[in-house]
Amino acid sequence: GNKIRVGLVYGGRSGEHQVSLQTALAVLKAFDYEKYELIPFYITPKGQWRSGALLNAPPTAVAELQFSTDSGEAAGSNDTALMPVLQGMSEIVLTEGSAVNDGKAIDVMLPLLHGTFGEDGTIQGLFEMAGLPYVGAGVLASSVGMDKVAMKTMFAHAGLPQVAYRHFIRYEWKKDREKCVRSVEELGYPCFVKPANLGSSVGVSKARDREELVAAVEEALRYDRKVIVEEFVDAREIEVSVLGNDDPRASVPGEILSSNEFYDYKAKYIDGKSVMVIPAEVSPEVAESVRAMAVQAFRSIDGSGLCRADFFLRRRDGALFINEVNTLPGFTPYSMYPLMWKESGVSYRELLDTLIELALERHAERQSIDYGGGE
Ligand code: G1L
Repeated sequence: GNKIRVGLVYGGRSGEHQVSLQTALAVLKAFDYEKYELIPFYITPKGQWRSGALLNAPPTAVAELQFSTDSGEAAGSNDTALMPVLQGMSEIVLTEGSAVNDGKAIDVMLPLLHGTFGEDGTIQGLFEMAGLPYVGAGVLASSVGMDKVAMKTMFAHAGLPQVAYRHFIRYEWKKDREKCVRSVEELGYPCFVKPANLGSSVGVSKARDREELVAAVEEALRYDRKVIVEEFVDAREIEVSVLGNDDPRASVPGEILSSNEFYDYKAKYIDGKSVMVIPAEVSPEVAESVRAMAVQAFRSIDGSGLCRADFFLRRRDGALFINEVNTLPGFTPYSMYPLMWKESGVSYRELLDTLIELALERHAERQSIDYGGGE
C-alpha cells in the first residue's frame, strides 16, 4: 500500500532502557495503522540491534518488542550487527529471523533513546549518513541539548535570562581546586552541582558549604569530565512544550510541584512523586512571556520537531529564567510534554502525526540544499 513506513528505534545502552521500552509500547499503541506501518528496531542493553517484523497492528506488551530468543542474545551476533540494520533502513528491510525483503525502504525513523548513545546527536548522525528522515532534533540541536554548558552559551547569546552559573573540567579541578572553589563561591550557598551532560538527575547534588561542594563536584565528575554549578533560586518550576520546525508553536505552560508543595493538592496529573498542574496557575502575562521564551530557546539551539523548555519562576519577584530545553522529553501519554499539548488541543495521536510530517518536511528541505557534491 502507500502507508508511511516508520522505523521505531528504542531500548539502548542507557539507564533509561525500560523507560524507552514503555514509551515505544505507548507510541506503537497510539499510531493510526490505516496510515502508518511500523518497523521496530530494538537495541539491547549490550548495544546489539535487533529488527522485528513489520507491524500492521499495535503490540500488547513490551515483551513483544524485545524479540528475545530462549538463548538470550542471538547466536553469533554482536555490536557489528549494526551494518546490515543500517543497510536495511536505507535500502531493504530485514525482518525478524532474516527473511523478507519487500523492496520498500523506511520513510522516516523515530528514535526513542536516552543517554550517551542516543540523545547526544549520535543516532541522528547515523540517520543523516544513511540519508533517512528522522523525527525530532538534528545533530546540532541534539548535542547542544545534551550539554548544559553549550546550551547555556546559546541561551546567553539569544539574550535569554538565566540563573548565575560556573563551569570547569576535571583537569582544572585537579590542577587548581582553590580557584574553582573561589569562582563557585561567588554564587553563594546553597548551589547545585551537576555533570554537564545527561538529561537525568544522576550525579546532581545540592551543596550547602565548602565541604559539601567538594564532595558534590567529585560525585559529578564520576559522570562527566565537565561540571556545572548553578546558583540556587527559590522558584516555581514552569515548563512549555514546543512543536514545529521553522515556525514552532508553544503549548500552554505547565507546572511541576515537588512533593512538599503538592500535599493536599487535588491534582489531575500525578507522575510518581511529582504533580503536574496543567495549565500552570500563572498570570496571562507570565504565560505569554514563558511561551515566547520557549520558542526563542528552541530557535537558539536550532531545534526541529519538538522540545520541552523548562523555566524557573522566582517566588520573590516573579522573574523568569530559562533552566534547560530537552529535545527528547518524557513521551508517554502521561508525560508532561504530551499532556501540555493535550491541554492545548493536540491529542497524542495528532502529536505523532505532526512530528512525522515535520520530519519529512525538514528532510525535503535539506534535500534541496546544494552541498557542492554534484557533477
Ligand atoms: F520522536 C520524538 F518526538 F522526537 C521523541 C523522541 C524521543 C520524543 C521524545 C523522546 N523521548 C525519549 O526518547 C526518552 C528519552 C524519554 C526515552 Cl523514551
